[in-house]
Amino acid sequence: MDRNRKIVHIDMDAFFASVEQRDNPKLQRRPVIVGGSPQSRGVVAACSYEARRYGIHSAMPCARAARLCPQAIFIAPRMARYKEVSSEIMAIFHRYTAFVEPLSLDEAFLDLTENKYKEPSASIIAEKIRKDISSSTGLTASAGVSCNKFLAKIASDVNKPNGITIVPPDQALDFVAQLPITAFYGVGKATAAKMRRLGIATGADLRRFSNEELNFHFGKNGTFFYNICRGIDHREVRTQHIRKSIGKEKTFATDLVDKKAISEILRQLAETVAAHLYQHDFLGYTLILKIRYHDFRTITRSATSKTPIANSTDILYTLPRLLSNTELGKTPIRLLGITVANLINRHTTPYQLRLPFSFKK
Ligand code: DCP
Ligand code: CA
Ligand code: CA
Repeated sequence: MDRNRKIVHIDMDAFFASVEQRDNPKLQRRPVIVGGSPQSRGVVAACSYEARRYGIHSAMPCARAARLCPQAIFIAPRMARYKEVSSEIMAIFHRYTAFVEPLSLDEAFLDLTENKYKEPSASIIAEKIRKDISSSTGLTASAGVSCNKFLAKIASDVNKPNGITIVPPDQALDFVAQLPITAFYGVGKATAAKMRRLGIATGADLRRFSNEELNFHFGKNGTFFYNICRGIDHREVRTQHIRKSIGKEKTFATDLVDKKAISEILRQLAETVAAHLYQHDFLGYTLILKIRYHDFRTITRSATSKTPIANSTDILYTLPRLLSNTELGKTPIRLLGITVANLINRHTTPYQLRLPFSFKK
């Protein structure tokens, strides 16, 4: 398990319904349903926690919701409004890290391993973010803090609404063991039924099966389940900006420890990245080196310079500085990656920009 990453998942509570309750005080503390009307054949998009007490949930037909709670207040969705609030919360996330992956209007993964406050505790930042959201939008969010996406996402649901759940790496196995398999991604109705037939109800049950057995029963998803029930999930937080960076990485058939071999690979990666930069007419201010060690610990080191990187020589010039702060030559490496970020267009950049004395930021 990769214990070093600090991944947070943040999800707004009863999102559409909470926005409606905030905008209209008459709706506060009332069962509110955002979606179609009971007369229409629409379904519930969101419902306030007051409405959930009657057994109402998302995707339920509105007519059924109206029967369960006749006094419920039905409201048509105002998407434009929810998008506004969504941009507000996304902007708050970006105050803390550039590594934000929105999953929908009301939730995102954040990678806080390296963050703008150099704060080692992801839980402290998650709490700051929840405070920021509450003071600037008047709404509550819940957070999950752990060392990968899977754990963080499940954790954010545990103390909902308005709560935070921290799953430290050494508690991850116990945490996953007690989870019902329906909480795992990719377990739809058919898979759940199949798991039940095999006597699998929880993460702990899943862990009794070998990778081969799980592959036999569940095809491609087998290995995913095998890893997930051991708290292993290497998926990265992917920022969704169009071309914020250009990068290339390489996984080795056998782990590398020899410095010469490593620098040869880095030279090749630098050439490839530089060629892509050139093809797309980019220069970039930031160089990011990624290393995954044999034990799957993954680190990134980055440097931002005043003169943008234009070619492989620029990359190779900066790399030693990034490498100095790693376990190079001591710990076997299974993956290396080089990325150039903070891109600007080669042609629209005034040449003077490349002279340090005229560079202002
Ligand atoms: N949504 C929708 N249709 C669905 C599910 C959700 O239109 N079937 C919309 C309305 C929700 C928003 O997306 O407010 C966010 O969905 P969530 O699943 O995060 O649910 P909520 O935020 O409403 O509630 P929770 O507090 O459980 O996160
Ligand atoms: Ca939500
Ligand atoms: Ca959500």
